[in-house]
Amino acid sequence: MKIEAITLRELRMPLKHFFETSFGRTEERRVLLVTVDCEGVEGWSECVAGEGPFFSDEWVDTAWATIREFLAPSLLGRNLAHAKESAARMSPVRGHNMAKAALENALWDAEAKATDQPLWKLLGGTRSEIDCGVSIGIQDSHEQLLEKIETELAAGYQRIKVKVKPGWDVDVLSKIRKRWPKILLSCDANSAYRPSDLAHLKKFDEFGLLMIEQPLWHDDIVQHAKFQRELKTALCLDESIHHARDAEAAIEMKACRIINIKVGRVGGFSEAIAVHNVCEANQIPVWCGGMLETGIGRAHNIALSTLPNFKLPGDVSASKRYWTEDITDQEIEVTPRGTIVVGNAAGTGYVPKKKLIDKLTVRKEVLRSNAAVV
Ligand code: OSB
Ligand code: MG
Repeated sequence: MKIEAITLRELRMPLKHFFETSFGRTEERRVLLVTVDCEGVEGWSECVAGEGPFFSDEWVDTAWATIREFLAPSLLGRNLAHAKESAARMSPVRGHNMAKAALENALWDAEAKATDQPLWKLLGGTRSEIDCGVSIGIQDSHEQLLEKIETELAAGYQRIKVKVKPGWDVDVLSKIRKRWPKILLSCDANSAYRPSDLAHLKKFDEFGLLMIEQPLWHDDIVQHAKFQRELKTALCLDESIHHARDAEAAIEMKACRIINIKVGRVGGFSEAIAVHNVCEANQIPVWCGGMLETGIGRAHNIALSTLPNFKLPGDVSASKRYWTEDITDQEIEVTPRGTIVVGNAAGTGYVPKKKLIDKLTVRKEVLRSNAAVV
């Protein structure tokens, strides 16, 4: 697989409804797409960096610059036997996992197409139908949130996750539980609490939550372990896990009982599989997180979710929850039983709508190697 060109595109896409977390509100996405050209085969991916450095220290402009200046030059003109070899080539660059993942994942899509197999099988997936949940942001009112939950439950989603922060937590969870005593319910704090909030978080225990996601600092493991010892509810780490070694450390310290895998956050499919395997070996179930992706990134999340230790419903939901029109020919659809059925087409099976992508593109750059390298 010779990497002949890498194309970066930025699209602007308004969300149907704003998405608010403890770190801010997003109304419009800046979507960064990556295409690799490998001897007549195109691989596509989406870089999940956000509009600003708030979920992590990466954002669209750092990802674009890091790909252009450092990561793409380490790959252009090279002939790789497998997409996973790209990870070692890019490893001299520290961090910038979302930028790295965008390149590696586009290569996996290209490899799957070049070898005429579905991406999920190439990744080692074993399930042909995945379980879906939804992540619902902070709303303008409790009523608005309850309405949204009702809509998603009616659509069949198997797990509801709500965003929480100080001032939008115990009251909200208690109203949800009163109305739906039995649903699978979890919450995500995106690092909104501090160790002094322990007594407050203990109140969450009465709601029978599946998990509390990332209550403390984005880069912490030690204090989460202290919280996990004190709380009945399982903790799940998201922001704190950047690679398999973080997962090992968190498990060894008993900082969580569940881990959320986002392929962008851990730097690509090969590291996502490594995190999955560490968790599986330690009986820690994982689930696939989302980053408000378009169909292109979502298709990669679906493929990853077919691995055997993805035992809990992921934040992998239908295109129509986010977009008036998604940028893949077939939109991501969820069955009335709250699942996505995975197909057998080569690659992700979701084909980019190039005309629509061109129309939405505000910036484009094609990178090619100027030196002859192999
Ligand atoms: O913490 O899981 C998170 C969106 C942006 C940044 C962080 C998170 C999220 C979500 C959205 O929860 C999940 C989705 O794509 O629906
Ligand atoms: Mg999260």
